[in-house]
Amino acid sequence: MRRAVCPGSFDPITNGHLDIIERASKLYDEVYVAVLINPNKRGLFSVEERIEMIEETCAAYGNVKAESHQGLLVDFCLERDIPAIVRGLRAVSDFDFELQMAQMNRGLTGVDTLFMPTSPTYSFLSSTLVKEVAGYGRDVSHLIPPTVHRRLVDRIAERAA
Ligand code: COD
Repeated sequence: MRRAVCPGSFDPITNGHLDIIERASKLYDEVYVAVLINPNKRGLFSVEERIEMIEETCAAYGNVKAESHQGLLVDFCLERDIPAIVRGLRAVSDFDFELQMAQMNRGLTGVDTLFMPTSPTYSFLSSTLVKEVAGYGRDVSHLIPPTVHRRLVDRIAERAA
């Protein structure tokens, strides 16, 4: 059984994330999407909501499961016998930090990282920008799945009320 993990914050999942997850799901038998909990960072969505959105949008792939984890990513991998981390690369600016993390993770446990170049359509896309642009009332429905868009619009309206 070939397993890999796509880790991230996913606050919320975007079409850029989905592109990487879908491609990983074709290369591996089982793909974990791991929502890493950062206790110092409060997201727009709770970890449970992020997991629900991942499950809703990845159900069609058939071999993707979503889980949360607090702690080191490599421990998530060791606990589930996952030898590979898949990370998306959007631009050269992503690379420096990604390389550091990949080398640290491999040095700690031998878990390797594979980089997947983003599709050019999504190379500018991040959850942070989606939230900022939507917060100012602009349409981002072409950048995130419909179910995520509905939740985002509702959450922004709640916060504004
Ligand atoms: N196109 C393609 N890929 C994309 C796009 C896009 N438009 N947007 C994001 N991605 C990729 C990212 O490159 C990444 O691979 C993944 O999707 C998730 O992205 P984010 O932004 O949701 O998540 P990050 O980058 O904030 O996640 C960082 C982690 C949480 C994975 C990292 O901080 C971590 O491993 N934390 C756990 C603690 C730990 O182990 N620390 C030691 C690290 S050495």
